[in-house]
Amino acid sequence: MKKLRIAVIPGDGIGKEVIPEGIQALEVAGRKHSVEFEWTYFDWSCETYHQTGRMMPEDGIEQLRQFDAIYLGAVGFPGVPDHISLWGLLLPIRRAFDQYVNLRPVRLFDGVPCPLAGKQPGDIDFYVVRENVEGEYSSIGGIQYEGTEHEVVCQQSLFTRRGTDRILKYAFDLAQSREAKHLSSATKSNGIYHSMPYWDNRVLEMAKHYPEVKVDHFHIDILTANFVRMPEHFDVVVGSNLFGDILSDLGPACTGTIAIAPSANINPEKTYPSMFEPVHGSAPDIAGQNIANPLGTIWAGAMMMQHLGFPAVHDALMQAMETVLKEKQHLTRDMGGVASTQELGAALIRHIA
Ligand code: GGG
Repeated sequence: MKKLRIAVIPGDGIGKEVIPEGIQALEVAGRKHSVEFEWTYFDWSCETYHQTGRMMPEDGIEQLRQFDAIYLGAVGFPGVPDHISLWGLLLPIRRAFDQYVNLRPVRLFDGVPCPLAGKQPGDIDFYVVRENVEGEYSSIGGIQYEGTEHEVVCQQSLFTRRGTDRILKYAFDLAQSREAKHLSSATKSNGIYHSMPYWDNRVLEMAKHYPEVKVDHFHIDILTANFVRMPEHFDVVVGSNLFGDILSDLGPACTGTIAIAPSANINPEKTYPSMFEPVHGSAPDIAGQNIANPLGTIWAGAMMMQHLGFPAVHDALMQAMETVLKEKQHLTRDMGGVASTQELGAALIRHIA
């Protein structure tokens, strides 16, 4: 029996409701494949911020360092400005542990009503690879003459050669490993003068090492339109921190619900713990009602197992997810059903083989 030590941060809003479903599913799938878990809970959240003035303690990163992985629910709640909650918890973890890859699969499942006419399962099946520690997510800048008519705000993006090349290499490796061997790059090089043409040039350089991979370049505006018009075109889509974030909400929305989508914040070198979370946020409008869809969190748990070297646990969870969706008996409201969070979680567990 292998024992994994996982740090659990349920966080805010529906994070507290979906994380228990993920943990139960992992427990059941793990037991069937000789994996045991030791869960250590951290109640870091906007509530903590109200009590202590911090989203996590000063030594929070040190506390997390010893774990095999981090399992996160959601961050942010009304009453704490979003940039304070994100920069107080989620972003420092991504940066401290050099989780420079944010891998976000997008897939249409049998059983989930698709808002795009005529699309079948199999038509939408791609990855968004998002740069996760630099780019537009930067605290470089400032405000001057605040509160006066001369108020001026400056915000800088940061693109390093190392940071750009390593995310492109990850995306090209992923594309190379897939049947379609097709990579699409998202930029806005006609409007953003320095960083985006730079990104385009680094893609062209990297492509020289991957002659089998077909590459196309899109401006982000037409790319979003094409996600809706022809999602079957895409295989691996790579983009900067901001563009990747936007695309990985839009992609799952095209598959019927963003609540199903997982997000793996990966340190590929495994020098530090990686972090797994659903793409969705804390959803204050439905928090506390037991109606949130737990599948994004469960799928994130499956990705955690793949990353930690337990593909059988990953496959067991994914098969259970496919079956429970196909059955259509226990869908939550976002997928057109009436099941509660706990009912869907329990139904999925019954299908874990
Ligand atoms: N599931 C984590 C969460 O709360 N995500 C919401 C969000 O806005 N995240 C920002 C990001 O992924 O950069």
